[in-house]
Formats: sequence, C-alpha cells, structure tokens
Amino acid sequence: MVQDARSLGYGDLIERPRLKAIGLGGAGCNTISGFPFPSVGLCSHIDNINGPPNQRRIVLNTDERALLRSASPRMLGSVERNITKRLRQELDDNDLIFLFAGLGGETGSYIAPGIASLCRHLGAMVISSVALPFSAEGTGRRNTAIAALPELIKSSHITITYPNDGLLKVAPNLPFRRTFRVMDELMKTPSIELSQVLTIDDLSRLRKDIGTSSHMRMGTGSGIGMQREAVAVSEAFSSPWFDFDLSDTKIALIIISGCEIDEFSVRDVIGHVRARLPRTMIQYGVLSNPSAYDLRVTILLSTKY
Ligand SMILES: Nc1nc2c(ncn2[C@@H]2O[C@H](COP(=O)(O)OP(=O)(O)OP(=O)(O)O)[C@@H](O)[C@H]2O)c(=O)[nH]1
Ligand SMILES: [Mg+2]
Repeated sequence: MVQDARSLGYGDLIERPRLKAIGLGGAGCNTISGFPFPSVGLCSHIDNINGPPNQRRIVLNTDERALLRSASPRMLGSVERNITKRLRQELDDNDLIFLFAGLGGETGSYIAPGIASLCRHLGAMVISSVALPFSAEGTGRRNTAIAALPELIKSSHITITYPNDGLLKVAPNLPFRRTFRVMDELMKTPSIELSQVLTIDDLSRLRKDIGTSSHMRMGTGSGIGMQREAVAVSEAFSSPWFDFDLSDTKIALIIISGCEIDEFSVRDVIGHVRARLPRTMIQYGVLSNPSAYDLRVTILLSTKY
C-alpha cells in the first residue's frame, strides 16, 4: 500500500469479475479480435463479410439497428424480439463489460449508447473505449460521432475517448489501415490490464468513486534501466490525448506492469504521478510479467467532457 493512493486487486471480495468484450460496428469487431476473454461483435452484414475471421458475431439488419438505436434500457429490456432476447442472453450475468467502437459510422455510433444502457440495466459495470474520426474523414463522420458521444458517456460508467488525430502526432507516417491496427492495440491495452487487476470489490468501490459516469483519456509509457519509473511516467504524460488541463482530473487509474516490480518501483511511479496531479484520487494496480524487459505504465485520467 502506497501512501496517498489506493491499490486495486485487493479487498474482501477478491474474486474476479465475470467479464465480456463487445465490439460494435466494423471498428469494434476489429478491435476485439484476439481478445483474451469472451467476446462478441455486433455489426451490419457488410462488416460481417469484411470483418476478422473466426469471431463470434451477431449480424444486425436495418430494423434491428433501428430498434437498438433507441437508448431506453427499459424498452430493450422488455421488448420480446429475437434480437433483444439474444442480446439479453449475451449481456446478462456479467460484472464487467468492455464496449469498443469507432464512432463516426452508423452502426457503432447509433447503437453504442443503447447497448451500454442495456448492459448497465442488467447490472454490469460498463467501460466503453471509442475512437473518434480523423479530421481527414470529413465533417459528416465527425458530427455523427459528436452526436453519439454525450449519450454514450451518460450510459457507461467509464468512457475512454481516443481522437484518431492524436495518433498522427505520435506516428505521423503510418498508412491509414496500419493506423487503425495501432489504434486497436492501444484501445485494447487498458481493458486487458484492468481485467487482470480488478476484483469484484474494486468494481463496487470504483462505481462509488466515479459516481454516475466518467470521461477518461489514456496515456502509456515504458522505461528501462535505473530511471525506468521516471521515463515511463514521463512518456505516459506526453500522451497526445492528455490535451486538457490536468488540474481537472479527479481520478487517475494506473496500471504498472513488468518484471520484478517491487514496492520501491511502485512508490516511485506513484510519486512521479503525484507530482503532476497533487489533488487527484490515485488508484493503482500492479501486474507481474516475468517475460517483460521494461516497466510499463498505463494511465487513465478523468476529465470533463
Ligand atoms: N480502431 C479502429 N478504428 C476504425 C477501424 N475502421 C474504421 N475505424 C474508425 O471508426 C469509424 C467508424 O467506422 P466503422 O466502425 O466502420 O463504422 P460502423 O460502426 O461499422 O458503421 P457503418 O459501417 O456505417 O454501419 C471510422 O470513421 C474510423 O475513424 C478499425 O479497424 N479500427
Ligand atoms: Mg462499418
């Protein structure tokens, strides 16, 4: 236990949550590809043809997408149609659900708030991770994303946004397709790490700390050698998505992973974060990875939307 910060992964109810990843639309299905725990994609028939092979998917027709666009969980929770029955079966009996989508298209943007509401209505904690379109994709996609986002944030417990333009700052010369694969990996990281750390007890504490909902941004860094903690934290804070006033940040979730992480390392990382966020509630988890040669730090910071 580090002073001034709360550790994740402990508590009276230390069993792991039952969890699932849901990919919405073409981008969401690509992002959940190869996820290390149960997952299902929801998409149109076109994205089903082009999507990754060997993935469990529910293909939605136009009427079903229109129905799911209604964000009323009570309605989705009680409508007796094949699609709503199937979704309730898929989403029920989970403690933690990770939703993924690229906002800006019709399927993901339109159904994400309703699916998040339904998961919440069924009792799960919902963590949504969404990419926001590149400026180069035009105002139509941008406006669709902007219209969907407030409702999604309200419906999820945590919504992590990744404006695609941020990637151009860290990897300016990648071809478009490659950019999306990099984004998929980045968006997956906090969810996979949280899934390995959070306990049932953490979920209920987090839900209390967050209140109804929270918008977050992600930064990640790694370091080797004597100064590995300082280097990793500094790299994480140079994230293109930490483009807001850090004094707004109420909650920071930190995952520290690597080989042989001892209490000194943890204190060092938290100290470097604390120096940048003097008034923020810090919660951290540690993941041991014997095959890692570096120390990695993933940081989620809450910010206004
Ligand atoms: N991370 C990631 N983002 C993607 C990918 N493909 C597209 N995007 C982004 O996500 C946005 C939405 O695209 P899609 O997911 O294809 O849209 P959709 O939800 O399937 O909606 P429709 O295709 O219109 O039914 C795009 O504007 C891109 O910014 C991908 O493979 N990975
Ligand atoms: Mg699509």
